[in-house]
Amino acid sequence: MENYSLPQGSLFLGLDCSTQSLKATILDSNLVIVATEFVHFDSELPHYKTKDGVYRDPVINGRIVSPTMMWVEALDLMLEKLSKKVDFAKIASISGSAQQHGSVYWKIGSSMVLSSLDPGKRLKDQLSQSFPLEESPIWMDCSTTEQCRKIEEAVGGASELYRLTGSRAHERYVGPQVRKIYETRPEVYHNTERVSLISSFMGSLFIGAYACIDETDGAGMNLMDIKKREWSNLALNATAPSLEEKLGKLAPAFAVSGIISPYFVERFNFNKNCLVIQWSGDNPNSLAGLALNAGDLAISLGTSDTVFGLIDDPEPCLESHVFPNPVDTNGYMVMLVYKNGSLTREDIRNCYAEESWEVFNNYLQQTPPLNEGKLGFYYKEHEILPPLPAGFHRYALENFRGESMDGVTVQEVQEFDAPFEVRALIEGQLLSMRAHAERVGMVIPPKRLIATGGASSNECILNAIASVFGCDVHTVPRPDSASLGAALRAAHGWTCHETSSFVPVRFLYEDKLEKTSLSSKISVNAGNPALSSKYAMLMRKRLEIEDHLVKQFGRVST
Ligand code: ADP
Ligand code: XUL
Repeated sequence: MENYSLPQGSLFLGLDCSTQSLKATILDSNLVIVATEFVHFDSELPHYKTKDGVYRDPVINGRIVSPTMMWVEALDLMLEKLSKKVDFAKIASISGSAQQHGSVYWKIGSSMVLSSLDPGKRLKDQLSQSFPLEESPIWMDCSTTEQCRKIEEAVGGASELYRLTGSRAHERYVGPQVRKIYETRPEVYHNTERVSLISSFMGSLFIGAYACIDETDGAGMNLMDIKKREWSNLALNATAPSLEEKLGKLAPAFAVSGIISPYFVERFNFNKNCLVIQWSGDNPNSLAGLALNAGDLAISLGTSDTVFGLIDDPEPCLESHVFPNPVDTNGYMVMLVYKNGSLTREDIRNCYAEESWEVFNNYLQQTPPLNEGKLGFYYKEHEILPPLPAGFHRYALENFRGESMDGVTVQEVQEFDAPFEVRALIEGQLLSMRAHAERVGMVIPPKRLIATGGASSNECILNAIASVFGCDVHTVPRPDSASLGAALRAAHGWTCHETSSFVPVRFLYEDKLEKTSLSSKISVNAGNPALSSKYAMLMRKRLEIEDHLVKQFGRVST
């Protein structure tokens, strides 16, 4: 293995523009965290009046958006806060992460504004007129079912679109979102000179020009040929006219996006040679930050829950999403996505556990594993996996002792006692993850299972993961692995640039992983194998009920 050391004294900044907050992690040249920072959208930017960082349209069913300017102002605030902790002149490179699939529409003429920002003013005072659509559709939106259907039809069906782009049509993906804008707001479409992902949008602010979309996050659009890593004419034509010119070029996630714009040099004293590395999606950045290897599995418990791993040659499967590996020139990441993650856990906590994680955890500890056969499906929002509309469904398995399913009957029920509601929620979420991970070919138990995201700080939830998956659960020092991964990718892109070649990311840490902030540790030991087999039995029963629910309530679409 070659040893690549980063220059002593240099720093690497990673940002993560997620659903509820903007987070930052700064790594030093030994890949150790030296600073972190946080801007919470609802509470620190209350004038946008978001709830959980988003607006849920009360009129248009499934329309969920966020104000584009909120992200701009969050960056102003983040840099003001960080400048008190860190000398920006030492930052050699910056990269970033953003919630995937959200899109930003730049008005004709905005590139001029972007390239001539006045360092005497905040970004928010200069960009407010740049967006013909002031509210960006985000990953939670599910208002484009009709467009999904038309796009799939135009390319020859859902399986064909999956084969071509790595996913079937999904409401939250940018292709269907753009098609909807073209159909319903043609004036906005024609007044748009660039469509950015949130990741490339944030990168654009830093370079003072339109940044390319990176190939990994670009795969979350239903527009890119996943094998060739270039825009697919078939998919573009199925979406909207003259779209390619509005999307600009694609670039690998480790490429240099540009040099930092003079605005940041003059206003915040960044080094004028500071590189900006392509921004990418939050899940790909987490994959980087967790130093995932083949055979490992990550469970991210953020606003969304995701399960992901690395794969050489993905099998076509309509349930999963495939993206190019963000830190390699070959291979893919495969992922499952749940919309009902933390916000649904909060909802159940608020309804049944006195709005307290402590009470929630007490309930988890009081109730037995397998929950006496009490199963729940909790969809506060329309779910992605399985594709089901909002609603709660509860079942009691009568005569279930965990030994066999002989003689067990399934009874639909209205409600459980509060402690059982809490366990039914957590076990249900984890059983679904295990079942679908197995269905798409991920190996369970994995070599290493790493939990991340806000809820991974909850040890009772980690215990439940260990029991359901039958393996140890690892965590990294901080649950915000997306901004950590972005900081690592900043260092990675910097190294590739410096050596004028592609350097495998592991060369940055392989000989010293334990000493870096990327090293994960076992937080909870494996549950007992007999219990994990009982969960396997429960999982199969739950999957049967789930398939039945999907047949009964139909696919609103994924
Ligand atoms: P995102 O990056 O998608 O904005 P985060 O990964 O920051 O989300 O996770 C935020 C979520 O973490 C919150 O919505 C909250 O429900 C959850 N969370 C924080 N602490 C706990 C806890 N102790 N137990 C369970 N969930 C928690
Ligand atoms: C991934 C997805 C979410 C968002 C928000 O496909 O929709 O995980 O990236 O975190």
